[in-house]
Amino acid sequence: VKTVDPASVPKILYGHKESIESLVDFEWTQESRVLVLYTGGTIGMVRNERGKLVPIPQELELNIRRFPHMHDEIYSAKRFNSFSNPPLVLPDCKDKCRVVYWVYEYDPLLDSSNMTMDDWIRIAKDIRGVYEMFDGFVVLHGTDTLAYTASALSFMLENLGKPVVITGSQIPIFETRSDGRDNFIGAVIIAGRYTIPEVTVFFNNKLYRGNRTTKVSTGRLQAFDSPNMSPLATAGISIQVDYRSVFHPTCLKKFTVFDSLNRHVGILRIFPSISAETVSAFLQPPMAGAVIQTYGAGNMPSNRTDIIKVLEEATERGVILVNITQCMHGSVDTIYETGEGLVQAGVMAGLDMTPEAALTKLSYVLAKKEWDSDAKKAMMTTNLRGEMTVVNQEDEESRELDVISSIARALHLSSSEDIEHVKELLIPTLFFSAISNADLKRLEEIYRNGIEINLQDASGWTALHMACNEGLTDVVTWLLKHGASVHIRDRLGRTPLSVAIENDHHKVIELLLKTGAHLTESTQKLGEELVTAAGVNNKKRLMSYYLAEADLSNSDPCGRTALHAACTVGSVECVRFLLDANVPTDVRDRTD
Ligand code: ASN
Repeated sequence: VKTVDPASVPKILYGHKESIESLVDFEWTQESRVLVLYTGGTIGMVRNERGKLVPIPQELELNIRRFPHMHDEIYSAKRFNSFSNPPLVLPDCKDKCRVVYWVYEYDPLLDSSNMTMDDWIRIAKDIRGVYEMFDGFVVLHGTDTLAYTASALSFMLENLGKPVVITGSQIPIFETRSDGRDNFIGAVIIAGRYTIPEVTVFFNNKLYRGNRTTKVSTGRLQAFDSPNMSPLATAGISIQVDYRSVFHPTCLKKFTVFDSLNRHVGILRIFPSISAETVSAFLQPPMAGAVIQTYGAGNMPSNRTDIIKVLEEATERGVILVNITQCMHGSVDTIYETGEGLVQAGVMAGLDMTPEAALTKLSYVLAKKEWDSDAKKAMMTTNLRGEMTVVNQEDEESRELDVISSIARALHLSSSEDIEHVKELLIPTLFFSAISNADLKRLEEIYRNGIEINLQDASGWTALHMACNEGLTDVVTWLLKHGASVHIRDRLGRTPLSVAIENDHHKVIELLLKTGAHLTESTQKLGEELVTAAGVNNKKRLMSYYLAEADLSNSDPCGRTALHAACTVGSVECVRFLLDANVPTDVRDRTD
């Protein structure tokens, strides 16, 4: 396992260094791990002497530890008896895998109204520092600016492969009627157990795409809504996820954090009789980009040539202007004459983006040094993270699969519900069979009809596990480009990468690594596996681990490394390979 660079790790855990080491050294097959980044907000507030709500440090976690719904003390004490500070564990919730979580409390805790872009950057960097050590992340946040943070993080966390769920509450967790407990538990379950690798917001039993949310109520428990997109999941008796709507990257790239933002951005809401001077003053340097909130479907008074002129002057100076609607629901369109002036002035159509998404996207896009002005403008009208609805003709035409049509005809099925039912039963079988037959054409057809790409069979295997097991390079590439997660573990804790290593499919290992896969075994387990491989002269396996970026100097419980084992059996090939990989030659085993 790659060693964790202490400088990049926020002081997340109680025993700090010790806890970080225990995370890397521990064999995590039974549990998933979630880091809760607690930034502040009402969820952890109490009333001060003047009766005003303020965040209170170090109380939230103590409170959680006392709640049997939120922490299983007995399980934690037993399973983590070697830890000086046992983590929190969610009680058993039907499926066998427990969710273990740690709360990393920010100092100072903030009312989210006090948060700035620096706080978004801090959260993003903290996630980057420990990304490989956890299966998912929860951000506890005040509700006031939560939609801004969610939108900003969705852009900054590039090629995200793990869930980042943001939540908070309207009533403090310390109060009897708090909504914080359900929001918190739901967010931790989703971050730990569901393959939704997006920045999302979980609030009042609904999971929304982060960059589609907006705060809609000061007092209701339903504080958020996602006016232009249905929730990604709804928590009722069970959690129903609409996997087809989950956004995924379409390229093979690793997770990275883009941690600079352009602060010279703003939002200007047009109103009847707004003066050209106001607009002009707003757009003066150093303003680099602005969101213009217009009426209805993106309309501006057509007789206000003075304002159009000011806007045009700004775009000519290089300011990027984006048009979004003042309406809660709907999109900017080009159906009215009153929208034409803006287009002529070079204002980009922001379609159905929320103000929060449009502003943070501008700030992100403008900070990209590698994009020139045209590229930046193009990005503003491109759907980067599912923040806008760009109608794609191909998506619209989902053709019925021929086999489904034949079955429907043979069984005389006429109602669309019956056909849907047959589809639900058959499509997974067709999907897995197309995988093992490496039938890419079929896969494409099935995909168009809607398939849960990360579907797991009884052993917890996904299509990606299967393709990695068989070494089907083309299928692996196809799956990775269509949203297959490299992080899902089967019932034995094996990821697609572990399966590819077990079968020494080197090309597949390279593809997985390129897409952000990483080893999840403890350092000791890896040591054992390396020693075993070298001990039987298995250079191919050592190569697999090398490609998977394993530290080839890891040792087994006796302190023996692969080099010890290769020397013992006289494997010249393995010794040469290990020396070429620069493993240290002076490691001593426990017998010295
Ligand atoms: N003012 C609080 C905040 O945003 C509101 C809340 O969390 N409900 O931090």
